[in-house]
Amino acid sequence: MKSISLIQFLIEERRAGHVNAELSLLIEVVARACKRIAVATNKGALGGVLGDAGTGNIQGEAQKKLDVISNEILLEANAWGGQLAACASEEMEDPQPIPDMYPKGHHLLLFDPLDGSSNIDVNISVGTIFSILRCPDGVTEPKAEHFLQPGTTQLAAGYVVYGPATVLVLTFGHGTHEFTLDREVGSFILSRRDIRIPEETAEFAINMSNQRHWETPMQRYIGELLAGVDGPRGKDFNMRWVASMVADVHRIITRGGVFFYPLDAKIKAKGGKLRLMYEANPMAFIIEQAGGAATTGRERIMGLQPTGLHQRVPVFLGSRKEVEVATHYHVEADRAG
Ligand code: AFP
Repeated sequence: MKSISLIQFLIEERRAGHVNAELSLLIEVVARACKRIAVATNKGALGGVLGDAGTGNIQGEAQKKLDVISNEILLEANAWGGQLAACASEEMEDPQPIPDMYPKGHHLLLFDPLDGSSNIDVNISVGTIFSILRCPDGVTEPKAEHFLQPGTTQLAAGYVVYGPATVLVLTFGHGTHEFTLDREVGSFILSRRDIRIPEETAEFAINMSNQRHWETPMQRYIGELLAGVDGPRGKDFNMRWVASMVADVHRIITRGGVFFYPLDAKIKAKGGKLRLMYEANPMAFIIEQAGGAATTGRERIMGLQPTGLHQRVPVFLGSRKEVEVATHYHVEADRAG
């Protein structure tokens, strides 16, 4: 079978009118930066990159050295290309403007440079998540408010999982596609076109240690899954939890399943655990484009009007029918008061 590189794929998609030249170049630049992050993560202890950076990010979370390195790689790669008006990252409180010496483009890039970074030191998969928006017309110096666009307006979204293989999963609204990094050649090669997530599943991912803090409908839903063949669902469910969202989502993209980070009493004041703009929205776009569903447990994630760059939301995503059941339980409980 003739292999198709990411660059070739993007040229074909440009010819089909699915993506414009500036956006396709931006995707290539992000993919190139992720190859450098893959090299850094692959070196592990030998690269001196493991461990804490000794700093905290804007959310008060301890930063790993690789969080800081990955953030710098993405910022540096994207500063000079001329496709961006500004960048925003999990690791920075405010958006980063494009330096005056470089031309500015029409896009806004948001990213979580290294999701699941608490897993780095134990050699478990981590990943980069990104979302691309259009910079509003007439805005030359984008501020945080210009990034606050609903997920439905995303032009493209993707993630790269740094696992046994480095894999890029990408959408720009015409299906979800997977590319695997050929390390010898240094190119991402198309490995799955138009991925479809099975509508039904018997596998779920959730941090069960939070069970006693969940809301009642979540307790009910997971309780029914755990009851298995003897319970109301009438079948046994299996559980998987990597604690790297990218790896958990990649499993769902590959063989179906559902992922939950619901509201719980500990994180209620913050609105949830995962970040809307650079975790939930891009993953929701990727999942929906593969035929799955993504909600907060109450409403569609991509329909939310963002209120802050680092806003957090509950996340339910994956196989459509299972997301619908869990969401229905929450909506029904809210109605019953
Ligand atoms: P880190 O990047 O700090 O490791 O957080 C990862 C993450 O945002 C997401 O990838 C996981 O699903 C989730 O947090 C796990 O969080 P808990 O271990 O607190 O449940």
